[in-house]
Amino acid sequence: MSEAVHPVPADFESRIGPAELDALNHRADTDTDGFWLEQARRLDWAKAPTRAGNWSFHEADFGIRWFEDGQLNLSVNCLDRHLAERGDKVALIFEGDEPGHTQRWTYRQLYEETCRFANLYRQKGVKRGDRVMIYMPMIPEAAAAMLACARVGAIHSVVFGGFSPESVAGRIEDCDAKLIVTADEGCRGGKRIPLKANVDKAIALCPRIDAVVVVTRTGGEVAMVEGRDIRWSDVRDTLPTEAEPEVMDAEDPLFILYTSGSTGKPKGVVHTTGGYATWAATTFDWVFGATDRDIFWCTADIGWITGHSYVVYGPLMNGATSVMFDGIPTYPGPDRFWETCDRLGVTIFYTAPTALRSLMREGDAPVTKHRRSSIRLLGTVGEPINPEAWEWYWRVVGDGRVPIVDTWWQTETGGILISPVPGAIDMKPGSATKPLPGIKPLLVDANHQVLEGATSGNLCLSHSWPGQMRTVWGDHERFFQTYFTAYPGLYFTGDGCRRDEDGYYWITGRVDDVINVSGHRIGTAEVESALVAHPLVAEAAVVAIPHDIKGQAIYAYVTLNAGESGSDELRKQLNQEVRQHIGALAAPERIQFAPSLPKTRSGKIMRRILRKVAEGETGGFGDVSTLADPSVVDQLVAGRNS
Ligand code: 6R9
Repeated sequence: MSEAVHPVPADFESRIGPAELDALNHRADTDTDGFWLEQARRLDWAKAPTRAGNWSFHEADFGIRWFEDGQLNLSVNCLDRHLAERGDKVALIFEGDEPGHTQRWTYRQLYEETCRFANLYRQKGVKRGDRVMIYMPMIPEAAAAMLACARVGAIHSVVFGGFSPESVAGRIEDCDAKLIVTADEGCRGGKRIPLKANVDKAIALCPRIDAVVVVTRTGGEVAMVEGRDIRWSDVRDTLPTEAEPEVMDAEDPLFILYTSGSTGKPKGVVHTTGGYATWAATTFDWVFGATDRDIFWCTADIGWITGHSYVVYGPLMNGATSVMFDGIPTYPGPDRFWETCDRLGVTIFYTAPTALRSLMREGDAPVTKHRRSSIRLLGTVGEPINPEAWEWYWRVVGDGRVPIVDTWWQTETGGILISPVPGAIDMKPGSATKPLPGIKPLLVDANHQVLEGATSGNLCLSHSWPGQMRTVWGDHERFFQTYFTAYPGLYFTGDGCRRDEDGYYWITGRVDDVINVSGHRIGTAEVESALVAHPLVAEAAVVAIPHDIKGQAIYAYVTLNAGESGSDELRKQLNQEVRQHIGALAAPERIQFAPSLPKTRSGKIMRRILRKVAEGETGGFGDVSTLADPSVVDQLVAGRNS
């Protein structure tokens, strides 16, 4: 790994320099509660909290609560509080799939649209604590639909538009949603996505939805079910533009977001109101430091946590202008990002390493033909960034003049935990640098030993922070089991990590059975059960292989029922099976038919061997003596190459 050090460019303007960062860290360590309560005061509270954290990671008294005697409404914090001074300021810039298909929504417009949605929810009987599902493109109405949930105290669950009807149905069922907000169709890279038709299919599988609100995005023809489906354009103008905000307790759930784990079905990660809001607002300010002159563009979809925290909540709580992009990096051409940055005057740009790697292969010209002079800060998120991509981002996109923030965090963490505070810390390409104030990472080995100094280990956190997830929806026991039993008393992230002699953290990737494909988390167990759903499949095991652009890709081993044989046609069907059960994002890169899988005598699949074979290794498999049938390995190697 490159160990180059890039000092912060001298002319970078920031409110937090090295001395201010030291002071924040000192405060967090010496007056922890005072420090956190001070961060909470960034928000407008109906009743200000007097308590900071009240948590334990230990089984006997396990629980996580923050600011628990406080009361607030998050939509008020994103909208109402800005109306007096920033009512006419642009809150959201919608940039559609076609360049220049742009809309600017002021804080007042977003406020009114949010109130309209809130009134519709109330008309439809949505009450405090009810679940609303949002399955939408990246349009401002999606943000309004989320904020309206916060306004009436409903819990939103946003599902990424790339998930299949079956996945949508599974999530509806798990969280028992009452109402869905969707759009007629999505439109990405010139291709239509049948969102409403997918919702219809999902409801057919799981008929418990009372109402479907359909926002017009493309104007495409969609079927409407009488008495259930409501066209937003039919009701919008009849709805009042004021709606009383519900006063929520800090620990009332704000949203559920499903994420893949190493076992079983996706988990509904639950975030609550006061702590999540504090953390999204605080980290947005520390890491991006947007001022009124900034135009902030985070390219993530609102279907992921990054879209929640840094397209919608973080920027809006801070009164910033946030870009909502409903396209892809390569449409209509590989210069889309930079052309759009110039046209919209983007000052802070935040994207995923996979996008950078896909653009890097197109060479520098698509970047350098645009000026990019408005950009003053660049960021990445979602997966480790290889130093080569970092250097390209720095040298070509940033012209070597703007800092890069490599931000490490997770759906579970609500907001950024390890990242440079730009202006305050030197950068090393490929390292997320150091924890933010108040964040306490530890590296631990397999024997539960906490490791000191320069070392590698599994990344844990010893202290809670306000944005930490509170539970798995409907399964608190699974929450505890998943995150707090591997290393008792610690939160285990699932990531491996190296810490260097300067105390910088280098995340090396997942150490559990989660695959990070283009920054999206895919659970091996989910893909395996989708493959096994095919009638000819006896067994399946999937592993990650390195991929130049996606970071990791999925390699699947499939064992067929006795007497069956593999074919390209069957590969196509299996691919289809995964798309149907999960979505295209989980489709395997390669499927190898294997007569059997390498198992221990107790029946455990040895994934270590599967990974090596998938990567093309033909030997050096280590100790295979525990395998029930060691000859399986040779068959796998032969099958890899056939
Ligand atoms: C925000 C988000 C979380 C997993 C996480 C880790 C990987 C995210 C990273 C990174 C290295 C970074 N990850 N950011 N790895 N450097 N800057 O991505 O949430 O979808 O839940 O994924 O992504 O492996 O554990 P989520």
